[in-house]
Amino acid sequence: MKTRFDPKFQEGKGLRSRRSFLVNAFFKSMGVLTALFIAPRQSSAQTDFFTGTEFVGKTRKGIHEKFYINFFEPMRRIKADRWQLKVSGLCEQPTLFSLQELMDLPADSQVSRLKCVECWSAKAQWSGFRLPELEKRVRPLPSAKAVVFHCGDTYLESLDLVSLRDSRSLLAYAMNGEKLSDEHGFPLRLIVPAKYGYKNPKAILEMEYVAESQYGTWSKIGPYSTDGTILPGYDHPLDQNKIRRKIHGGEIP
Ligand SMILES: Nc1nc2c(c(=O)[nH]1)N[C@H]1C(S)=C(S)[C@@H](COP(=O)(O)O)O[C@H]1N2
Ligand SMILES: [Mo]
Repeated sequence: MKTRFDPKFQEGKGLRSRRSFLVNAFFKSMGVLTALFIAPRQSSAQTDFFTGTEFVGKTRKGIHEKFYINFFEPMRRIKADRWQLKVSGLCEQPTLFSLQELMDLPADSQVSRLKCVECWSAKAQWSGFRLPELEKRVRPLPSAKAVVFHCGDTYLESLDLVSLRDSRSLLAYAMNGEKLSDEHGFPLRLIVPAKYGYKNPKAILEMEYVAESQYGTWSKIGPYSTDGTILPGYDHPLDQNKIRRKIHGGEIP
């Protein structure tokens, strides 16, 4: 588990070992080696997670007729080898996780429907891990009540810890048995089936533990609740020819 990210340390292995050798020899007995190697933490904005190519922000065409894509603005593709999930804020052990480290956590899967507040819905099998597994590592403080999700397209959404620890909430890195596509939120997205799609942030860069929920991008743009629980009303499932059906509140089958 790495607790810092510095691209130099990945690219310049030779430099690193030479420096460690010299520093090691000189400072070991003084016990200051660790202090020297604690690089200043980089913010997500400074770290180059992205490749040059953009992909479409929002589409309902082609293969996406069966599962629409929603990104409030176009974003660049995330590089898997550079990406790390930053877990920050009110926790005892703020940590950077590689995708592999997340995939090594005890895994779980579920079939659930994602319901957009714009009326369509679609179903998939999602695989990933439950938040409590991550929390064994980062150990949130008692003052933490919510998590703010910072995403690759600058989308921001927050959810309270009770909803996030629900047995149906999943941090997903795979969809229908394949790694998440860029469009569906590679490398990591949140699935909370009882809440509208806008409470299911994609392309997560950072999870920040905070004392209070904050307004998300979508509930600022539209007249949508910050809680985002699915309300009784109507649905047009893409997998059922969009035939209108009545739904009760919460997770829908
Ligand atoms: N990063 C990010 N996540 C996001 C959004 C977004 O614009 N950016 N849109 C949300 C909304 S409104 C919906 S309905 C779902 C759609 O998920 P999908 O694109 O995989 O169908 O993503 C949610 N997560
Ligand atoms: Mo949505």
